[in-house]
Amino acid sequence: MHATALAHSNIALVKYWGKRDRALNLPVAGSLSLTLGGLATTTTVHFRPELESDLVSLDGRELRPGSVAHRRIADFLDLVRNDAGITSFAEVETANNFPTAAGLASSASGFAALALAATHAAGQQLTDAQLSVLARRGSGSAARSIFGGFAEMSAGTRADGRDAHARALAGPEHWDLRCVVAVTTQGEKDVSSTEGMTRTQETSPLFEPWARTVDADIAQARHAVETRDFALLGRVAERSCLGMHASAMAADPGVIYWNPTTIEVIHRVRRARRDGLQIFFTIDAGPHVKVFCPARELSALRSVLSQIDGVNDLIVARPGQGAHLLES
Ligand code: 2P0
Repeated sequence: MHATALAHSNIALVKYWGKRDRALNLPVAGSLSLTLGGLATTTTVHFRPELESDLVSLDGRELRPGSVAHRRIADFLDLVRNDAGITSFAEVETANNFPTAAGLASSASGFAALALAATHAAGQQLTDAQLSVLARRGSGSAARSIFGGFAEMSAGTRADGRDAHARALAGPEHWDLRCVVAVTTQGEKDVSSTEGMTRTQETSPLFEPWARTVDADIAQARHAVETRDFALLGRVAERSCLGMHASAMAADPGVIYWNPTTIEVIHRVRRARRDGLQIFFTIDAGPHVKVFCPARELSALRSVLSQIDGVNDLIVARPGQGAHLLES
């Protein structure tokens, strides 16, 4: 009744923002991502009949039962228990090798690893599509971290969400890219992505126009991945990111994830590109900037980013593997 799984974070190149069903966590539109090797969550789940509640530790710290973070994991375990027909509570140990809740998508790797570890610990063997559906219930972006390399998430059309899952587009070996995370601040963000996207959807006049652009962006990004067209992928990724953030900023009150360094990095990336470097940026629900380049440009990119005041750290990731079991 126990299993350990590892999953990597992912970064959306065509963004997910907005839900068509909050209870089932169904997205308004699809998205397209790259799974990031190196940014990993490792999770062990052990169902134990003697426990009287779920025991969860995150990075060595016990989560308080009743806290938001504990509830989110216990609710997710309820889904697994219901499906598997078991009633035992579980001991869950989860650890990230990167800062939690700082815009580095720990919920993506976290719920992907939890979905795989918990279902195996409960004696179930799900297909990747079924795991992706389950991971989505924890966090929309987690549905993509089941897969390695480039993944495409479908919004689906069914009310029960069974067709709202990701699929693999191209494995990690398909394209030797690097993603450098320019960490622009320490600490946790003040508006979670769930809250930010809900407020955007409910109050921003720019939300629907942006959401209508997603399908065409996915088609172009998919083509760019298939043909390894770096310039095209960069154009789509930057406009998807800026459109998503513009819609969030136009919410009431506006949702602003950027700090001054975030904007400085955007300008430096564009300047370096005009000077001939093959790079583009994207930004999630946080202040860090993720900058992509072909592997051969990595040292030039590092030198551009390390010269920017306010960039505290650089984390380099390469295309990563999908979620997998370490032990069961
Ligand atoms: C994404 N982001 O596609 C988008 C783009 C950030 C910007 O953080 O509410 O944390 O748990 O389903 O998966 C996605 O939000 O939101 C996200 P929930 P999630 O990666």
